[in-house]
Amino acid sequence: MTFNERKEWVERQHEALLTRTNRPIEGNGIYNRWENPVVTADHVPLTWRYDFNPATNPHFMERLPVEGAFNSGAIKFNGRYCLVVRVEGADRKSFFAVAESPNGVDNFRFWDRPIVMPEAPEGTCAAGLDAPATNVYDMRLTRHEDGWIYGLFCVERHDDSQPGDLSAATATCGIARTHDLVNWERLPDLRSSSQQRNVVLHPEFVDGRYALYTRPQDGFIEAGSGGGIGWTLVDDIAHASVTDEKIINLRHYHTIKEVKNGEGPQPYKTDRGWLHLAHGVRGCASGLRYVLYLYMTALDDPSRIIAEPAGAFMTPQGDEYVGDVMNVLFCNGWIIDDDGRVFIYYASSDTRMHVATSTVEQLVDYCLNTPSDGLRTALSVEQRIALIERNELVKEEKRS
Ligand code: BGC
Ligand code: BMA
Repeated sequence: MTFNERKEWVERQHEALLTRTNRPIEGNGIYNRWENPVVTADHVPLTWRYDFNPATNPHFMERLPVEGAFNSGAIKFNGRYCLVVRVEGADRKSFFAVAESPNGVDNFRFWDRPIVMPEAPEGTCAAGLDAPATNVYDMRLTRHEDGWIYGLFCVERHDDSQPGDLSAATATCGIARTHDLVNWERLPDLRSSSQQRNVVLHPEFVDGRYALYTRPQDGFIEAGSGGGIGWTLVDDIAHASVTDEKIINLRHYHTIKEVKNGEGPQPYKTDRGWLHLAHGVRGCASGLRYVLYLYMTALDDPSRIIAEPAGAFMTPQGDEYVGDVMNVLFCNGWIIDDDGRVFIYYASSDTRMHVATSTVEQLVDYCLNTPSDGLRTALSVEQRIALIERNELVKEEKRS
């Protein structure tokens, strides 16, 4: 193919992908998955990847390939469904970029340029680590009642206290805020005595203070004695530090979150309580397995659990198992419309974005009416027998 033939072919493929319509697949009554991934590496604009000059790129080859587009924050902005996507280049560096859709389920298009996220203000990083980040990822977006849109994300640096180990790293929570998703004001990273990944800002003040869902961890990978999803109150978001941290959502032996868990997107306020989506991790012969779960907390105290269905809400299915990091569903963004429709933007295997849709009513029903984990097989059997017996009654009533 000549330069022009190839360029036109690539452009046609790209446009066809961007304009492809999506359709829901009937599911378990709790949510519907949609057939096609909504944002992938192939959605990334061609000018971000190809050199369009025939003199410097005669083969019209990709100059800066993109490997993945995943783990997006999500927000309704100016009536559009916007994802702040973790775009990852072939060099394993990820960065943030906004992709928007008119309907939330297809036709996602990236804005003109990636987000240029300022580096943390000099001398302000946590744990005395003033170095610029090596990588940033997994933004949670919160429209806070103080009037700003906040993006909290993971900031990763090499752990220089272990010079011999090139994979030793530290995870810190980065904090930035914006009014337009284009211009971001970077605030100092969250100070914390432990490493922190998966930190999420609660959308309302609690006792006049900012509230954070945290995830203390022993090391870069191990949550270890961290215990689960934490909660801390902060006076000044521009000098945020974790002082009193209590664990509000615990991990347990032989559950889907035995090894780790973490808050997903910003929680959503319903008339029955705050609705939360989180991820749980367990270890198995094929490595770590990441699944999604839901829980609810009280309206008068968002740190008090009022419902937690046993087990996973979503697990990887079919092609979702396969990708850069296998056996992973991860979600850090959802959009809830005024009419109660819920768009769950989840990523599979650190590679691509999908959507599942539901309603607030269905998700609250699921949370409040699904038995919680008895933590013992005998109690699980009891729950199932109770369901069978209730169903036998329903069938008898029909017959008589
Ligand atoms: C990766 C993350 C991952 C973390 C812990 C980082 O280097 O970029 O995707 O969650 O390591 O495994
Ligand atoms: C991490 C997360 C995600 C990722 C997952 C699986 O701990 O923070 O970035 O999706 O591992 O690799």
